[in-house]
Amino acid sequence: MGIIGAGPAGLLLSRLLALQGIDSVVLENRSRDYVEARIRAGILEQHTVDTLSAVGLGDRLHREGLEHSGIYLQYPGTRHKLDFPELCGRTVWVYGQTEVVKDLIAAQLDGGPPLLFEVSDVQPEDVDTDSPRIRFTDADGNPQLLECDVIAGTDGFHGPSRTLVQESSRGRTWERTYPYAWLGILADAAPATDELIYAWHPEGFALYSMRSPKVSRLYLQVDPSEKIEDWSDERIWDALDTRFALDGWSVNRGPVTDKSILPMRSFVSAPMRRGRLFLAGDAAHIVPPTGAKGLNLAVADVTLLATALVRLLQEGRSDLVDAYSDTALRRVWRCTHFSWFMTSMLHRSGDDFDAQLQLSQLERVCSSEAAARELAENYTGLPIG
Ligand code: FAS
Ligand code: PHB
Repeated sequence: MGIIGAGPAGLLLSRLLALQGIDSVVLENRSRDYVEARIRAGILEQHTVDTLSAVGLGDRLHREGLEHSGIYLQYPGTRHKLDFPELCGRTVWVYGQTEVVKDLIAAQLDGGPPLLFEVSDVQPEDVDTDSPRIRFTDADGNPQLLECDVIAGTDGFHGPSRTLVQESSRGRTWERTYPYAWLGILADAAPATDELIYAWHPEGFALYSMRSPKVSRLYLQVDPSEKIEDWSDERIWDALDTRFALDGWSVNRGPVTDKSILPMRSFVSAPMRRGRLFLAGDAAHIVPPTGAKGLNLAVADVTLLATALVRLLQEGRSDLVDAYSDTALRRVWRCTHFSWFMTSMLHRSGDDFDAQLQLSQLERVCSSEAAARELAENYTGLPIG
């Protein structure tokens, strides 16, 4: 099994397969330090926590992660708690993607299948045959050829795998670019809230998240043309104070240790297979982070794919791999819709008619158990398969 990309999708797939006796080689074009330092997702759905625990990576997660029983939705004059266990019987966990990736890499390098960093010129070949292969150059500059039974394209949005699938006659993509971006900061400041706050405000959306009892992760809606150098720490904190304003409460400030601007888009590529090449994670789809779905959707993909590949490679039965793309895409579209829903409900477009619709939707979710349950079920993660 050749796996292109050592993000959460590729690393978890390799581990799931290894535990079923299927060997793989993971090829990553970046360095270990780079991969482990990339600041990305923060929220794990229950099935993600269960999957990581099932592959022996639950100890540090349960020790250092924070189990959350809900989120707050805020709009002027209101901060309303959605109680997930009461609404849908599930919770979510705060545990940074950086930590998930560190745990997966440590396990892989501790007796797991080969994980090669800093490779280059990675090119899947002969994917329409039963003997696909991957041509690449290793970290020492030596040309290599990896003979495979199957290839997983878990190489994210910018990897080569999706292009190869799209070249096949049945490929097509859908894309929506949103007219706003997120300015994100990490700060050494104790979060001023016990659980995440998603705030609608006339000046724009804001999200109060966290990484630990001492580290806050906060986001501001900004115009996509904004330059991070135009945003001083003080300007960021002032904007956060404005957007989270609530009588008798304030944001906890502290040293900002990282800041960046993240564009927002929805993207889906179908099918998620071409012959013996299977796509999973960001290689096949991108969601705006408002619904906290990106990482969790990648985990859902590889959970399905691992089960299908074990059936194919150990039993010679292709029913699950033949159904993989359609099965995975059903959840992809559900998560794409939910991420679009959360993004559209909470981000200011500048149009006052939109603002009235958004406030009406927020009031509905905060007053109707049925509407709150629909959000809670999607946010905490729907069943896989
Ligand atoms: P990844 O992109 O994580 O991993 C793909 C890997 O393939 C990378 O390590 C890359 O270096 C490697 N690769 C690429 N091309 C290659 C090649 N040619 N050869 C070998 N290797 C190659 N999701 C959330 O839920 N919440 C968030 O707040 C959030 N914030 C995000 C912020 C940013 C800046 C980005 C980019 C994404 C964010 N996401 C967020 C989504 C993110 O968490 C992804 O969903 C998650 O990383 C998906 O994991 P993978 O599919 O493994 O893709
Ligand atoms: C994060 O903590 O990075 C985070 C949390 C929830 C989101 C997006 C990002 O919806």
